[in-house]
Amino acid sequence: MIQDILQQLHISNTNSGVSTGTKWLDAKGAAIQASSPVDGKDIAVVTGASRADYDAVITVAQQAFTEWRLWPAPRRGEIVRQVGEALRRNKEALGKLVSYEMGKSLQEGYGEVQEMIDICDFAVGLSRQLHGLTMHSERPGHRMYEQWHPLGITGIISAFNFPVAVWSWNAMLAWICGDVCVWKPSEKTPLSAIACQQIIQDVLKDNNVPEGVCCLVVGGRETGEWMAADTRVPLVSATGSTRMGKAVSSTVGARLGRALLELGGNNAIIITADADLDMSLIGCVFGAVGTAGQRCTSTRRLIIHESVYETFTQKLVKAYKQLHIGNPLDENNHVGPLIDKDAVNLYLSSIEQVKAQGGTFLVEGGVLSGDAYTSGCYVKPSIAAVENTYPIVQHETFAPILYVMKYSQLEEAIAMQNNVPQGLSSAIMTLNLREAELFLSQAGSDCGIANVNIGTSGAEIGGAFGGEKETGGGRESGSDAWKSYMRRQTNTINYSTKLPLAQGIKFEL
Ligand code: UN1
Repeated sequence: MIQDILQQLHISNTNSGVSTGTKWLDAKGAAIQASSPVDGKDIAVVTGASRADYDAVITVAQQAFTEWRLWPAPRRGEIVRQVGEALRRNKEALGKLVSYEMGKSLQEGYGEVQEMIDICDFAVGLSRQLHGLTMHSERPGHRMYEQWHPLGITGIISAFNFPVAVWSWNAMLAWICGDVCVWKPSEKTPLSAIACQQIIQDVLKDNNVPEGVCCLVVGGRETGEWMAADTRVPLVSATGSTRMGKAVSSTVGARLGRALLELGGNNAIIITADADLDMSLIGCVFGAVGTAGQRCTSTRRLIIHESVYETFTQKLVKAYKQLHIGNPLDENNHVGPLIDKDAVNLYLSSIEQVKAQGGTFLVEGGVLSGDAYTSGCYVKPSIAAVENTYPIVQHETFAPILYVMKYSQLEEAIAMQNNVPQGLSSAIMTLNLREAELFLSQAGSDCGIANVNIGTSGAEIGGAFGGEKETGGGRESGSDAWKSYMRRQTNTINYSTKLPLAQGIKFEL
């Protein structure tokens, strides 16, 4: 089955990982072996970008920008509309490839492609709404307003866990804003990136989109470092670990470029005494085990009111017993593998640390073995009772380990929720208006996302996506996140016959 999909998406046994849109370069960088955590099999080889390849791509992108920025924004929107149509036609194939290369469940693979389609629709509308404000000047016969102009090259560094959607949140907005994009996907999921490029190639060709608007540079960490240090790239949007984000941010900051960061989360759900427990269960379990706990929005902590702690943890344990772990392409399975053996080792080491720091397991973890698990990447979702202050609980482990803890007063629960270095997503389960509003107030959650009666993961594209503190402060996707991809210009126009100075300053010759 996977062979058919590779064929449909024009992926060969050996592929160039460097493209300027419709042209694949004869890449000269390191070869990357793409493999699947589903069955441990090698899929195909991708040649990454050498420094010279990278520079060649940036030159083409710079040239493309001089043309693309002149296209009217709604015309750029029309290209994005056609990209959305191409994604609709390829949703099944791309969703399956994402599921196979990354290991998330097929439903989530399709869901990821759906997020891409959704952001295309959003960006098409937005292409007619890149609004600036007008102001009243303090001077007679003067007009003031602001306008938003394209910025240049947007560098996109994306992670393995959302190998295609995160690129599209950035690229679709950047394009309608008049920017050109250079994408460095995760070296763990290069084929999904190549497939995207193949899918939209015809749209670029059919519409004579300048070569260089949509570039791909597969590569390792050094490729991201080139981009971060490159003054030709005014904006670097990076999704991944806090460690990576700090490195990108300091390099981009040192040259006073712009970094848009979407980094780690340590997301909690508060379950109050007034929660609908049965309903809450779905949000908590999906949040914790969906994508095998490898979303930046995954639920890592449950802060449960002491009066419902026993009942709710019992429900959780029962639900975990019903989870099917296995090949994510089989729709009967809820949980697929972790991305690779390194991730498995991090999971195992975190479990050891939980134990060493005093945690006790309500559901034990472990690596699965046997015929269905030959890749060695399948692990058991686990639940541990902990204290919020344990160092391991303060740390984001990208795996399905769920921490549970008790509280008695809501203020204490909110303090626990906030008392971690990260600030991405948060939620409260309650039918009590006072509790919900306190959680959402300025004295409530300190996260970029705060939900009531839904979980921490699975945000819609219409809202601004991102978080505070070590999550990096960036906002992608919906709302007015587009402003990050443009430069603001304030214009004052004097149509009078005099030239009065602002602030009433007198200056006469
Ligand atoms: C990520 O894990 O990097 O809210 C993105 C969610 C998805 C996006 C997650 N819409 O879970």
